[in-house]
Amino acid sequence: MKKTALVTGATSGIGRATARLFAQNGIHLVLCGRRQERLDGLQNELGKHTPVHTLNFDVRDRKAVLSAIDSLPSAFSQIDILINNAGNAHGLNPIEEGSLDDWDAMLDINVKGLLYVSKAIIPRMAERKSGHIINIGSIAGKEVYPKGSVYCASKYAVDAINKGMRMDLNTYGIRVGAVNPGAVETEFSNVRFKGDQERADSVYQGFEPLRAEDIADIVYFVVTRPYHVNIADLVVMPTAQASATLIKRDMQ
Ligand code: NDP
Ligand code: 8X3
Repeated sequence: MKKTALVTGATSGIGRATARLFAQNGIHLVLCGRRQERLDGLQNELGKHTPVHTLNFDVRDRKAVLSAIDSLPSAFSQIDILINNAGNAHGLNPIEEGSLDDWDAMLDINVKGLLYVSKAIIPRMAERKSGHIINIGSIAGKEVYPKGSVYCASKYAVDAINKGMRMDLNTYGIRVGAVNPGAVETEFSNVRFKGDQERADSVYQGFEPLRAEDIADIVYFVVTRPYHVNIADLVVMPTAQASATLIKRDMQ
């Protein structure tokens, strides 16, 4: 029987590329995000390859998360694979200049949002004693970099939650692992710099960044391992990147 995957943040970047690759391989999809027109576009595009159901909710809104997942029709209600991907950086500032709204957004979306979605799905997996959760962390959850303290804190939290989830869900036979990318060119920097496209583009200048499809390939590899194999924690960077703060650019 084909598996069903729920992907948060499916309307852009890593989540969308993962949804596309899953669809090409016949995995049934529950796609989540806030931009309805993009969810509709994905339903039309990917619905030709696999059954697709879309859910529009803000991961910060715990009631909306729980009721959206509760509303799943029976054909989509058994979630075999959860891709906890929704998230972003908001701002890049030294701590003394950080914006409270940016801090709330990062902690509420990247940490609490991930927890709310997990809370809605895990009991169903525990009951079936089966499931696979992939948390999209970051190199920022492994190394702190200047001006990134709160985004890094949010991704360190994802790292901790990933490890703790794996321990707590071990008794149920649920696989839990993280994929932690370095620089991937998506809408990420556009969101971080609040629509300043020039500044966003400059992040990826002078080297070849990862593409969302590179991460999707890895996520697909992770979910297609035999059940006794769990890729617990994986870091992937562009070849030009050696750490969160060291990228070899052509102009250097
Ligand atoms: P994008 O900005 O391209 O995609 C972010 C996705 O998250 C969108 O689909 C967006 O959908 C969704 N999202 C954001 N906020 C919310 C919210 N409040 N409620 C529901 N959905 C939300 O970025 P990426 O694809 O790059 O990012 C995906 C994940 O990868 C994030 O967790 C990010 O931290 C992580 N990551 C990214 C890296 C990079 O360099 N790009 C590197 C390492 C990790 P919508 O706006 O429709 O709600
Ligand atoms: C995204 C990668 O280095 O911009 O998580 O924090 S980085």
